[in-house]
Amino acid sequence: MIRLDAMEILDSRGQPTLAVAARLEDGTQAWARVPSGASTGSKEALELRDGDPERFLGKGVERAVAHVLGPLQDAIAGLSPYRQEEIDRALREADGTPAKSRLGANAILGVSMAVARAAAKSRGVPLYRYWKPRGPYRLPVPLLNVINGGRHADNNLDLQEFMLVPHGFPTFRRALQAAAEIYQHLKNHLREKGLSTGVGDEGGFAPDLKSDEEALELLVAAIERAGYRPEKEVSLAIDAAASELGEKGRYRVQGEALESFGLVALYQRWSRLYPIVSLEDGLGEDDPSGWKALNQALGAQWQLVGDDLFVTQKELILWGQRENLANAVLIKPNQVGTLTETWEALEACEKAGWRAIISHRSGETEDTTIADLAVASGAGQIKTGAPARGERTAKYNRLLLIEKELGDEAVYAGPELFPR
Ligand code: 2PG
Ligand code: MG
Repeated sequence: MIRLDAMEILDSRGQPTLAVAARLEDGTQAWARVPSGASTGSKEALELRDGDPERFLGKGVERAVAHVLGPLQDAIAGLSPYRQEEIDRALREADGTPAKSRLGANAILGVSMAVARAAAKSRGVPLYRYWKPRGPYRLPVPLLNVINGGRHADNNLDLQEFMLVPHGFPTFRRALQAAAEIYQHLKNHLREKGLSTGVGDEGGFAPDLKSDEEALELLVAAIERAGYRPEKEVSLAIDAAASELGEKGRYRVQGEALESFGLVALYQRWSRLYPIVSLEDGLGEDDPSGWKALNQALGAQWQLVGDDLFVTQKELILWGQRENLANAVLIKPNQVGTLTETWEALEACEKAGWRAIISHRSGETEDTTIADLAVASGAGQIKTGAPARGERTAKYNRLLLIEKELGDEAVYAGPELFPR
């Protein structure tokens, strides 16, 4: 018999979220904590909030807590914790809606993750090994968001994330060191220029700049100041979060309102000027024809990642593959609401030869499940914020520990995924 517990806790933005525990028959108990996005795709599974203005300005999750303790507890009580697919199917059936809107995807994901964590613990193995018993294990390239804009900060940058991709190193540890050093050099550089070193939601700096392009220049300068080689060792990635940039195929970037083709032309210009290897949500989720054009223009050179476009849902990924819209997918468990469906999304990527990037949300907790997921899936990439702020470093530090634990069984994915 699985016994669930649940409570309201705080996320990294100080908003309420869920912690869920699963206790197994042998007494093993494990907790999982659920993240929360700000720039959400419209087709994401539903995050249930109380809407009671008297508590947390309407953002409380007491109803989701009650759903864990009531209907979700009843749905899985008699099931085996080692059969994740059955657990997740029972959770979905208990909800009964396509977007998990009755009981809440936050409640459902909390249970899904807590059961997996408890099952691994009761077997006496780390979570990544519970999912993937044998090596070799691929340690992911971190995509570190060191300049924040868009919905994640109050500065004037249109694009949401400017990231470092430290691929040209033999180990994850060494790659993370490079990124952490570059982050400090970037901070010093900003300070010298009289720019703000305050940070945004994901721990990246959030200065007001002359343009989004200046952010890219600052990153290249910081890589060089830290003594690393742009492109050879450390490249750049962008999450434009373009669904947030405007409406109906028009995008506000650097003071201009661009059509899709204008934005694609801007990216092409950047591809000649900067060592960019990856662009996420380069166009909006309601602009598939723009995506197609983008993929034709840059798909051979860049990793083009759908986040809002695919929201970790297999059917949407398969549609994107049929239509040739992109070549990679951002994987966020809470966009779909169960671990099984997350694995299905990963499988759809693998089958088509698309890349997958395991990702955090802008609202996070100390939970490290996605670090284990990145290693177990062998996805090869993880995006989990700056090399700063506890809720971000929790994931990076977990990966350091996994790499240490694995010793020779660990292979860093950087050189293979981004050969230079
Ligand atoms: C994104 C994410 C995470 P949010 O757009 O990729 O960086 O942001 O969680 O706000 O959707
Ligand atoms: Mg995104």
